[in-house]
Amino acid sequence: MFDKLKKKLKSFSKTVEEKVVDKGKAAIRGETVLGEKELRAPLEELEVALLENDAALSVVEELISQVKRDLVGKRKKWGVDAEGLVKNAIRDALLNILSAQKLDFDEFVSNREKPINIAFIGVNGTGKTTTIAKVAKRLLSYGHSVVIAAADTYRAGATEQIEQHASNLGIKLIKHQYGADPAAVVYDTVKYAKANRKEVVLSDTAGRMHTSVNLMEQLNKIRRVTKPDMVIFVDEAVAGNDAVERAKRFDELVGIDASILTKLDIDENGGAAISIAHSTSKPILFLGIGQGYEDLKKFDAEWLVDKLLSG
Ligand SMILES: Nc1nc2c(ncn2[C@@H]2O[C@H](COP(=O)(O)OP(=O)(O)O)[C@@H](O)[C@H]2O)c(=O)[nH]1
Ligand SMILES: [Mg+2]
Repeated sequence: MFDKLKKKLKSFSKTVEEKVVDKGKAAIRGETVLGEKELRAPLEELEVALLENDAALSVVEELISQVKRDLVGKRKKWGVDAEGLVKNAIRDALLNILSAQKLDFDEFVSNREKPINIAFIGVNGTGKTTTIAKVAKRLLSYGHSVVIAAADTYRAGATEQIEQHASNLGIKLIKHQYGADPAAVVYDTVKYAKANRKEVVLSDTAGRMHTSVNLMEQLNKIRRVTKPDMVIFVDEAVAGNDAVERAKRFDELVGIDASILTKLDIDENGGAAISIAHSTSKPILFLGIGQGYEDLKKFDAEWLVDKLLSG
């Protein structure tokens, strides 16, 4: 979506420039004022382009109305580049959308009563297990102690996968046998954390489609029985607008407190981050930018917006 946005931005700016020049011909002083009339057509075009590129409707509407508020009535000196003006308006609008929800994960972990129980949920293959390893590594580097719950008892080989990460990182892992009740695994892990003064419990859960009632019910059981301090929804940037729908569904059915978006190294379509943040009204904590343990970047709205708008 955002490559197209960049192109659209250029032509939008050009149209605004032309409108302003037309109007400017009649102006006596060396500046003119942008009016709603001049902006109507180019803004509509921009809106259509965003929607055609799968940006969530609510995000587009907010973006457009804010850009309009910003630009209408703005004095524009002749010769000041309209592209810069428009770019700034869009930049501010995006930052506004993203900074409405903010949560500092490190502070949350430092301040919260221990042990902290954190569950990771989402569909299959989005990077939950890998992300848990990355978050665990980060927590260790900040001096926290961690224990992992192998609560994906559904997929064959899932326990071995997370066990390998735990062993690489030197972290204790609690597991039950294949097919066991995931809520029981998390429950036991929290118990272990209390008894052994571990600060943070990270629970790996089975991937599931948001349409699978039974599996969603399992997540609800984890919530009811173990009362997580934080439920983190993990999805991949490549999923685009699908990720937005899934985030909403997981939020409705289970409840999410925050999101992590992975695979930004593969598809730099960070637009999904903006849409997810806006449509769930929940903060984005981290971005996954590779398969290594270090490839976890604290979410930074300015960094993302600059990336989206550069080029
Ligand atoms: N390039 C890239 N690959 C990732 C990232 N996060 C996870 N993966 C890969 O995505 C695949 C699925 O990850 P996994 O953690 O097993 O997903 P899960 O099913 O949600 O637990 C694995 O091959 C991971 O190495 C990321 O940020 N960037
Ligand atoms: Mg997994």
